[in-house]
Amino acid sequence: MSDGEIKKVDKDTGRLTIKHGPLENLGMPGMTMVFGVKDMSALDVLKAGDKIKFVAEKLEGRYVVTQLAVQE
Ligand SMILES: [Cu+2]
Repeated sequence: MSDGEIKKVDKDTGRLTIKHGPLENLGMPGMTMVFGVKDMSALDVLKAGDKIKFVAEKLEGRYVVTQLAVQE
């Protein structure tokens, strides 16, 4: 899993803005960007500032968070 910090939760569009470290499975360096989410219920428990561990995959041309855990 990769490290990230939630910057914005958009329940209307089902998207998360995440400041992330390197995503090795996607060959992506650290940056801040918008992701879709596989499990929309995650949007109800996340808030800006949360530190997370997550996995993102490229599905049908868009980046989607497929696994996510909030760090205590
Ligand atoms: Cu990125």
